[in-house]
Amino acid sequence: MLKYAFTYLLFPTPLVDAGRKFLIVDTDIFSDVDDAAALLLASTLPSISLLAVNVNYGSSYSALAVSAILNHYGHPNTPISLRRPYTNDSFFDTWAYELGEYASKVAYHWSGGYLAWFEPEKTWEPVALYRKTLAGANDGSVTIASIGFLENLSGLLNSTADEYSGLDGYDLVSRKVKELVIMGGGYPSGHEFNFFGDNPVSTAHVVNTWPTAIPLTFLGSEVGEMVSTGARLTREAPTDDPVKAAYGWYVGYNMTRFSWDPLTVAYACLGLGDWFQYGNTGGYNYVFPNGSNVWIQNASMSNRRYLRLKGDSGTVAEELDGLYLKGAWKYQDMRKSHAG
Ligand SMILES: *[C@@H]1O[C@H](CO)[C@@H](O)[C@H](O)[C@H]1NC(C)=O
Ligand SMILES: *[C@@H]1O[C@H](CO)[C@@H](O)[C@H](O)[C@H]1NC(C)=O
Ligand SMILES: *[C@@H]1O[C@H](CO)[C@@H](O)[C@H](O)[C@H]1NC(C)=O
Ligand SMILES: *[C@@H]1O[C@H](CO)[C@@H](O)[C@H](O)[C@H]1NC(C)=O
Ligand SMILES: *[C@@H]1O[C@H](CO)[C@@H](O)[C@H](O)[C@H]1NC(C)=O
Ligand SMILES: CC(=O)N[C@H]1CO[C@H](CO)[C@@H](O)[C@@H]1O
Repeated sequence: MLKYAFTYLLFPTPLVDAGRKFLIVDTDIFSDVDDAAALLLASTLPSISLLAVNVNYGSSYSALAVSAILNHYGHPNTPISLRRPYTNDSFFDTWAYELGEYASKVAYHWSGGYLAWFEPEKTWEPVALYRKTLAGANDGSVTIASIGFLENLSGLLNSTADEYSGLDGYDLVSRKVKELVIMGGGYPSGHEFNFFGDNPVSTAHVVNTWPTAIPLTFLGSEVGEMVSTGARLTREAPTDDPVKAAYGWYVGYNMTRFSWDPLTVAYACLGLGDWFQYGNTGGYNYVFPNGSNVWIQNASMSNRRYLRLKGDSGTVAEELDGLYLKGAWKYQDMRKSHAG
């Protein structure tokens, strides 16, 4: 009992709570900083159980940075996977020569949590972590937020029975997943990096063959680009906050970045709220082998949707910045009171 009381104080995650949302994040954290803010939200929004984080970009620093960020916000035991094969690559901005590397620095200066410094080999293989996590969850309970490439989700769909579950990938997803939320594509049609930039065949596989009974929601590039955030975090977050530092290194003090990934995780965690509405009635997303996508009208499909902003974009940005700060200060205060 004492152990549980202590755990609860430090990490307010009740072991059982029917009102909670169970979340898996699949991130390409590396070349853009908005994944870091998305992980801040996934770690700090109330009523979220972060079950696992899958990294779909193959850099050891990507996984180590996830571990550092999760650990800072009170999730030292959340399992992390890393795409194989991986290297020690770090980001270098060869298009604007302005954006700065942050993953390796966050990984080193905030090292700890599930992965100790330079233990990328302790990460899970992504499909194995998906299968173990889903197998252990209640039926219809897991929301997946995909904020990068889709290779691992494709691997999950293709997977067969193993030590974790007798179900194949499609049946395991159909049984356990509540909704898949994907940052990618453009709506009603587009050609967007998360869909074409890695392996567009895997993107097409996931989007075009996702089990028809399981809701699938998209946030397109055009929505993320309407909402710029992060400046307040660089000004007002606690001095030792890793995501504040990440934004500082990537865009600079008091500068903003588009909010594709944090908006996607916010919808996955909080639903439509005052910020979003669905842009379509019926139909489904179709991805071509080159990664371009188009929305196809079809009155008999009703659980495929793409998001539009409902609120004014400036207000959404202000409120999203407010959520980052609330999360950053919540854990700062908690650590202080625990130390005191
Ligand atoms: C990656 O970096 C670590 C830590 O510096 C080092 O131990 C390891 O040998 C490097 N691996 C490769 C493939 O360069
Ligand atoms: C899964 O299978 C599909 C269809 O056979 C294939 O296109 C895709 O590349 C496979 N995914 C992975 C990750 O191997
Ligand atoms: C931050 O940027 C805003 C808008 O660009 C500017 O008005 C404000 O003075 C800046 N604040 C600081 C502290 O630099
Ligand atoms: C991708 O393929 C589709 C279908 O063939 C085509 O309409 C579209 O123009 C292509 N996109 C790009 C960027 O080449
Ligand atoms: C619409 O969707 C239904 C159910 O998936 C399918 O049977 C039908 O062929 C689709 N129609 C068109 C025009 O795509
Ligand atoms: C088992 C499996 O299919 N794993 C795949 C997960 O995704 C990575 C890429 O992110 C692939 O390399 C693996 O083959």
